Amino acid sequence: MSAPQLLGWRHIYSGKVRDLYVPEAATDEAHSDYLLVVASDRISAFDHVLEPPILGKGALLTALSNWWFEQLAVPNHLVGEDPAAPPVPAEVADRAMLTRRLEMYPIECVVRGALTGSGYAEYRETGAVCGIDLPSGLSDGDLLDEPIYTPAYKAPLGEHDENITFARSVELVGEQVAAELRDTSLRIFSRARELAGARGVLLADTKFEFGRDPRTGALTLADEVLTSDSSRYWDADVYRAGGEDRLASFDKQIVRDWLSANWNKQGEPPELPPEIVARTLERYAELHRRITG
Ligand code: Q0Z
Repeated sequence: MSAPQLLGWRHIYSGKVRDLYVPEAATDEAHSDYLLVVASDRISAFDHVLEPPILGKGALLTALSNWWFEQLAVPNHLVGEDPAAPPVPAEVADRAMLTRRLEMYPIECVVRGALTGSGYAEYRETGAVCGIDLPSGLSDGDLLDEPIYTPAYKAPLGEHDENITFARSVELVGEQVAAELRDTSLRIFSRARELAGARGVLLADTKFEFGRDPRTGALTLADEVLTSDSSRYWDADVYRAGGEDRLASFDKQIVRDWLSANWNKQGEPPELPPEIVARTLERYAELHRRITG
């Protein structure tokens, strides 16, 4: 599809909005020390990839992720100075992450500071999220007194991730790693929420992915971190005003609203008009500007 050919790299996988490459010299993913994660300018909504791309989105999200990696005092998968690493092609340099391949854990480490989305749906049905009992009477979008760790099992390609209890995560990765994933995730989230909050952005929830660095044995933060594709950001002023739009996604709401008004969600979505594309890019830029100051 739209994953570009990159000199020295072989394309192995594309998600909705990102493309994954291994060095051409590697026989397969499992034998490569490095992976190149490229954030495209594609945008998705309602489970569809839309046209046209939002030129500049990939660079803004990559910059945001890189900025967060720098703030967080946690080992991460980014490759710094390393003469052995293959070069990053210039045409994707501003939206590519050169990473070390980790042994990934099959758990999405979700932390919620607010109750919404799949967490709210589960709460409505059971009064709990991932085995954590919550007070009765909570509404969609309510802030939680303390952030909660609500892991999900990474489903095979094409299937939706499945919320699991902490006890189930222990069965999957062992007691010690499960506790390490939980404690590290909660610590990073609290730090990030404080930082974002000071800049007028409410971090509602986020998802981390971790692996083990085979060279160091250290638990290592992977993937993208605290981007709006892996997190829910709300405008703190809008949230506090309490209107219908208080839970509006900081960046994608313009697209969602336009699609809702111009598409019955059957078949292929219509092409986004230039005005919607421009306003959406401006929201991505504003999120980046506000958070990184
Ligand atoms: C991340 C993904 C996609 C980009 C594999 N450092 C790492 N070590 C091992 N595995 C990964 C990473 Cl980043 C890894 N993904 C998710 C999918 C584009 C990232 F299409 N997959």
